[in-house]
Amino acid sequence: MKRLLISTLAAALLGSTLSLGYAQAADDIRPRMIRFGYGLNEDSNQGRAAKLLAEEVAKASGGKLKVRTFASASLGSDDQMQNALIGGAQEMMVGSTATLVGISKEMAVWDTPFLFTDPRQADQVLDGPVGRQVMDKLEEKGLVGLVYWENGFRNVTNSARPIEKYEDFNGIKLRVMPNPVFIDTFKRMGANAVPLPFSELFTALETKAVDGQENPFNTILSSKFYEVQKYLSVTNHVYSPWIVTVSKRWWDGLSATEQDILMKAAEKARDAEREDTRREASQALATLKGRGMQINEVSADEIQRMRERAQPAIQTVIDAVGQELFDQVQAEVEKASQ
Ligand code: KDG
Repeated sequence: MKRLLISTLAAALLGSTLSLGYAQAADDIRPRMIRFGYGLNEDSNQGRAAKLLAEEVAKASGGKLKVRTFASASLGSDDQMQNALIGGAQEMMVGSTATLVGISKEMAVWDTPFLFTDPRQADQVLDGPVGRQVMDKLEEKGLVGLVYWENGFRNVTNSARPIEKYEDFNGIKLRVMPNPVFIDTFKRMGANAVPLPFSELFTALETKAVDGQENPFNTILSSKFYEVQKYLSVTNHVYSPWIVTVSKRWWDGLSATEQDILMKAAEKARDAEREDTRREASQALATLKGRGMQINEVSADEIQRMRERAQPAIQTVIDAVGQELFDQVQAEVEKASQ
């Protein structure tokens, strides 16, 4: 009993010390309004994590740092927000690494088809040295990467037919992210790959401007794609990270205390978002079936045929990021598989 009392008191003292730490640095924290933009709606996994980040920042700064979140691409599409951060017109965002390749080509390494086979493997590589190395390349472009969050393994929906083998992509107008590897990959599958920003996707599906798209289960659910898509084919063809980025010119003007508060909040939101996303994804298939989608799991043999078909797209990745970085990532993936 005595030991429990001592450990409880120690934890309370540590906790108060931490808050005291920020409290002591209170002069180091200026009142600021921080605009944080993202593309999904506020009741998505992305929106819940953004809200948590804002709450953590307010708590740690005694309310002086106010993160105002803007959902549903209300501050613009990923690339528009990325440019707003670089110009200093916006402070923070979370978006896809795949939409960053026009600014930092090294981000294309995460577009490699079938790179990861398991979320925890992705965590280990993205949060490890090579993930940080790729993220640090953003600084020379005017962005600071804080953490990776989980968008998830991507699967295909469309309104025409189940995709059971890559030949079934033939003639499908498939929306892809504006990214050369995604365009190349799905062209090789036989689809008519149509690059569009995420903010235009639902309308494009609804008006049949495109027949299909590919995204994680969570996004298919939260963006209500089941309302305009009949078929969901489970391919897990690539793992998509999100990345929380900050305007470098704004970040460089923050005190060390303010930077530490933002980084710690981003990390806490990362860990919670990954858990939330995986929990929601595990239940999503049943939910989507209940919403009327016809779901098929592509067989292992046909997945292998897709991998072989997509193989040349890997050269597009290597051309973008260089053989050395590509090999480094492959080595880290191998290590994370053991
Ligand atoms: O902010 C939302 C987008 O960055 C993200 O969901 C990208 O997966 C994506 C898509 O399909 O555009």
